[in-house]
Amino acid sequence: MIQILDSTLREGEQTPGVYFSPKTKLVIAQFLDRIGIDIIEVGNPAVDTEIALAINQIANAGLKAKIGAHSLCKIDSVQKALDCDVDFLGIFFSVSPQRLYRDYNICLERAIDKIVEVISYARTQKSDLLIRYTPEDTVRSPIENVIAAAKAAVQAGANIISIADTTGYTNPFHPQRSIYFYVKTVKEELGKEGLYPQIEVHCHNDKGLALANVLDAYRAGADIIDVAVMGLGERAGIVDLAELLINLIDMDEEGNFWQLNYLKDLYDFVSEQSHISIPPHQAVTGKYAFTHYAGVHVKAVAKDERLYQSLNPQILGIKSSVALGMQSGCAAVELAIKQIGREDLARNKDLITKILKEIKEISKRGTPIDIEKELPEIIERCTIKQLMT
Ligand code: HCA
Ligand code: CU
Repeated sequence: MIQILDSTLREGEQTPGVYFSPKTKLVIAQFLDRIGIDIIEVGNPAVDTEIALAINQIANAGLKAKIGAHSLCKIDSVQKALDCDVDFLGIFFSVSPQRLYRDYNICLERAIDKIVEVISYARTQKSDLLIRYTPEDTVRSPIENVIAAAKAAVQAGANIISIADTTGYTNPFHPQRSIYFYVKTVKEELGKEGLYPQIEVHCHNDKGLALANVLDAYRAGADIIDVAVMGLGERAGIVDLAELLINLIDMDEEGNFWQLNYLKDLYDFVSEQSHISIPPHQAVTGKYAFTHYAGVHVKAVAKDERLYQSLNPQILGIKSSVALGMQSGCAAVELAIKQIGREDLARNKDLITKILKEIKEISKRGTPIDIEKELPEIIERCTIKQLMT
């Protein structure tokens, strides 16, 4: 069964301007745990002592999820992570020629020695630690380099190899660049040596393809998928947690144990704490993700919601709704009237026509009409007009 690693607290905090206090981090981790997330990556303790403190607190908060830290491929950084009492440790070191020769100034063999040295150290310190090795920028690295580094990492004690699309480069339809190719080839080549690490994927959204790419990796047999609440992360961020879970359920992944009814509160909390608003038309978690507007749509969903909905909002613990404005028809007015408890007016055709006319006029101001607040006033004005004619 697929596992989910949430990196809102690590990758998500790499969104410019975002800061989560240790207390906020704990609340987010508790939400993620309730939803049924398998691994929570909390941060890199070498960045700041406050981050180390937050990791330690969450690691000792009695959550079901495995709690992880991120670390550079250096003994002292790994030690800092181990000091936080984590179950999971992610070590990253690229083996792409561009990084090796233009940044680190070392050859592949020397890089592999370093990876082996650091992973072996972590393994000797804690025998039941889950160790992930990420050849950062994996999909812009020659597959031979990735295989060589991954083999050595697993032999040194890594349990998980993560295929990272660090720059949002990959595309499911590109023959040599797809994450499908990387996941399949790494699995096969390591399997030939009797090595069976779990394969994780981490996809950035630079070209809007992060979700498509992780689903491509899922098809190739990936075991763990990285996400963040609201898709937060460096630049365009990574895969959105809610969007991934909905798609996995759609594909019959045995995910009925995910408690999706906590998503709304989690997203509201993260949006508030990050000072980043959720676009209203955002899939799954946007305010209008289940709001029907155009006359034809509302008329149809009044009979059966599924006519214009492929997703059942009930699994998220929410209800669909209607919006009123220029695009509305009489059916929307009738529904909205019932919604505010004025069923008594729903059969008054003449009044409904007047209300609709007024709604269309108001909609020209270009901001949404608040049904609860504005509709009673509109009804009152139209009732008076009706009495006067
Ligand atoms: C980073 C880059 C990273 C690492 C992922 C990993 C990426 O911010 O350090 O260690 O698995 O996208 O490659 O997030
Ligand atoms: Cu990343």
